[in-house]
Amino acid sequence: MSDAETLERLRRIGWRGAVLQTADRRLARVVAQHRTGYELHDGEHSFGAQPAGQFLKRGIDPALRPAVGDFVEIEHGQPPHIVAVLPRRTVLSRAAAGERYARQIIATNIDYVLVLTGLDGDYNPARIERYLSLIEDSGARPVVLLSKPDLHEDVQARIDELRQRLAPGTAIHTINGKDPASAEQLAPYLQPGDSAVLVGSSGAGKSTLTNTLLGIDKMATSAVRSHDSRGRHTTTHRALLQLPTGGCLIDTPGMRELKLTGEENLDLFADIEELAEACRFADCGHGSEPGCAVQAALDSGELLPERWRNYLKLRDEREEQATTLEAKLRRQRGGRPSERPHAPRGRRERE
Ligand SMILES: Nc1nc2c(ncn2[C@@H]2O[C@H](COP(=O)(O)OP(=O)(O)OP(=O)(O)O)[C@@H](O)[C@H]2O)c(=O)[nH]1
Ligand SMILES: [Mg+2]
Ligand SMILES: [Zn+2]
Repeated sequence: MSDAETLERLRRIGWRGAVLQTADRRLARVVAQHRTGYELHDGEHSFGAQPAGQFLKRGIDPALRPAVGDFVEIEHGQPPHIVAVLPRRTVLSRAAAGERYARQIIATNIDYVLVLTGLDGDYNPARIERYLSLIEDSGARPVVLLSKPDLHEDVQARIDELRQRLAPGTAIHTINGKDPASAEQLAPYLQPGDSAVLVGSSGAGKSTLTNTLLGIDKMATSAVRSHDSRGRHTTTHRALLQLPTGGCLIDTPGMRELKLTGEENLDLFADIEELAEACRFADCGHGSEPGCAVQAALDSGELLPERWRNYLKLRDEREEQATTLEAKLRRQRGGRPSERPHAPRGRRERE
């Protein structure tokens, strides 16, 4: 196969670099991960593969193991083995649920994160802000999608509300996941070489939209509970799919919990942090202190109370997670003092 043909083939799985393979090592992309191994695609065929021994060592950071979206080098064999994970262009992760601090990768090498929220009972601007905070550090661009416009009376009011609440320039689309004409709005994000990941609550309509974009009902979907619009966790594995538009899309299971990793900058709330600096007292608690710029902004309606509350919540969670992460890193270093390699950047500089 000529280099041009190889490149053409790899482009179908979202590869953007130059050709990078030798006779005994091939390049492929992780399209799914199962308990029994990985499913890869090389642009032409899909096949199973096992991780090489280095990935199975105990104590290795799980974030270093192959994840859905990764480009990997494989060595021929029965079965083939993943011997290397190529440097990731972007990484979307969250803190894993549970007591111990661990980061869980949602997807890698993605250009866009499509945050899907139903306009039914699923609608929740604070949750959208939480997603956007996680995406800020990923390197990928967020795109806010509001699904099920047929199930809400005043769609425009919600769009206006979000536009007021989110940073100017944030892409927001209303989309009916069952309607191919509506799904076409996403074409700019799904061109050849593009990769996008769909995230959102169970039942938001991720797999429905995926099927519409695919043109076939590949992913299973199921109806939400009528009293609270909650889904039934129908999708249980992340899956990377090649779309007719030439782009790649990763469908994901609905997430129950979206914990911050502690590394977020919360740039989304930079205006609030700026406000807080204008308070008369450097240690203003933003309660009833005189000269509090936050209170003034709340009183004038310039700052939405819910947005302020969500900022405080995310900020405290970020700090708490950063402390846990630092303690973990200190343990790993055997108790030596920290250089805070992972400490959040934004706030620390001002402290
Ligand atoms: N009315 C309406 N229903 C929709 C729309 N999009 C999806 N649905 C319905 O919402 C329900 C849930 O859709 P799924 O695609 O299974 O949701 P999901 O986000 O993949 O859920 P999980 O796999 O559990 O995470 C299904 O009954 C869909 O038919 C829409 O735009 N309008
Ligand atoms: Mg699904
Ligand atoms: Zn104040």
